[in-house]
Amino acid sequence: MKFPETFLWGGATADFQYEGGFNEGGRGLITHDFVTDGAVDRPRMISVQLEDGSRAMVENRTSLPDGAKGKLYDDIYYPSHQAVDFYHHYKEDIALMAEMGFTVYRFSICWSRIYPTGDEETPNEAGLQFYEDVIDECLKHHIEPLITICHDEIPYYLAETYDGWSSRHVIDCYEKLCHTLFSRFKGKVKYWLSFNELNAVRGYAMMGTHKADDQTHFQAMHHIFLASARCVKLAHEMMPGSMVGTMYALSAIYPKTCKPEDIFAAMDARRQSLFFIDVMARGYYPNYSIEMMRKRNVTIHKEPEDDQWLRQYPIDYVTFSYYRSTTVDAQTKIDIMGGDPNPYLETTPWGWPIDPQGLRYVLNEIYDRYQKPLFVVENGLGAVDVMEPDGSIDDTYRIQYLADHIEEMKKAVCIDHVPCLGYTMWGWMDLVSLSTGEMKKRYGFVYVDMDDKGNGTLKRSKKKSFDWFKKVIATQGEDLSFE
Ligand code: BGP
Repeated sequence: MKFPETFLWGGATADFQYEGGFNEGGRGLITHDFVTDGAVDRPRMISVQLEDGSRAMVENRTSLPDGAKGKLYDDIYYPSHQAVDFYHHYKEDIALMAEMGFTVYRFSICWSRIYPTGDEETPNEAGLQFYEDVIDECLKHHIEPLITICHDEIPYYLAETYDGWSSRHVIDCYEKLCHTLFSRFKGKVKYWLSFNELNAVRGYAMMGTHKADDQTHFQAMHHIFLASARCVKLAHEMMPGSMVGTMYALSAIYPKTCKPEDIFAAMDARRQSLFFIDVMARGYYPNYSIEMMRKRNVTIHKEPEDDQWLRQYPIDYVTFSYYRSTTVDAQTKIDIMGGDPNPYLETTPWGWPIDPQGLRYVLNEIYDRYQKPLFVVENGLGAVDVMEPDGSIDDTYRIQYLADHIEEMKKAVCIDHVPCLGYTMWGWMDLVSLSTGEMKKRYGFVYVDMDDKGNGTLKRSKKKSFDWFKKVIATQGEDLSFE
């Protein structure tokens, strides 16, 4: 079994985890610049200044105290500022992608590199030029760029001035960003993603809202849905043939037992996640969302034309991250870290259940539901890698994880005939973890010499998985073998 010749292979990154250069090239601050490092048992925090001028640390994804605003302090380490410095290494990094045979590279635009406050009339040329250089470098190597327009962040100014996505004004700012990107990159970029993991984002760092309660969250999300619709319209008008999707976090969800209550609980938990795709792919709020909002005491304020926008401009394709599955019963409180453990599955060192077959399950589930092309834009294993004295890094466990998942994706494509456009492995080069802010949770085919506090030479070194993935691409996924 072999993937179709058109199937794209590559890797994925996000600007605030990979790019760095946070105060270079005219870049403005983004909300993620205020997020500290953390660990699996120590949450990442946002550093803020309270109304009385004092300093406080607030847990990421929760509400900020009234009057608090993001503030940087010299004695705190913020992983996004340097990340692993793609900003100064992009040529070297893209050459490594090319060496592996990548045919696609998924990366995100840092909004405040293009519009430093988000509210200017004219874009920052240095920011546009940086991404144009990245795109041109990709194209030179026959690598298709796949661009996430907004990956879990917003310019600081928009967060502080308008409370981020709480405000409809931010829809206009986002549309302006899209217009600028499409004018500059049309003819060079076909695949776009309007947003990242919309079913997993929440709060100040990710949405620019000072509060993280349900009312604020879902109202802001409504504005994001509208912004995505505007993005689709604009892309189709300005770049005929282009495709706009959105990205969602899609762990498989299984009922813990065959007890009817557990089956229903699993369906219900799934809908909490699929709600976001339902609105954006089908073009309307689903029937069950009425009860979902009522239970949360949420009222979404809409303008008369909003529903028409959603109906008219749904996304063209559905993309998702797949790392794990989770199980639920009627009592489970499912959150960003998942639900209950599954006794049939091993877990990663960070406690995520490893479930390759779940990827085949999700590919089928999502295609059945939406009948739109799919793209697996994140999948990978976060692990501690050890460099031997001779400089080699044996990450056979990562090869195993990827081989098992690609095998299941192959079954979905070749046996189940699910149209899947491609696969971008997450963190193809080591970068900062989103959930913990650590560096030691490594995903890459390429090792980066940097520790959890940003110390190191940033030197890039190939791991064992590098050559393995090169072979996978060269054989269009036919040969997944390894020793
Ligand atoms: C997704 C995000 C990525 C990424 C990945 C791995 O949620 O879209 O930005 O980081 O998960 O997660 P982590 O870095 O927490 O291991």
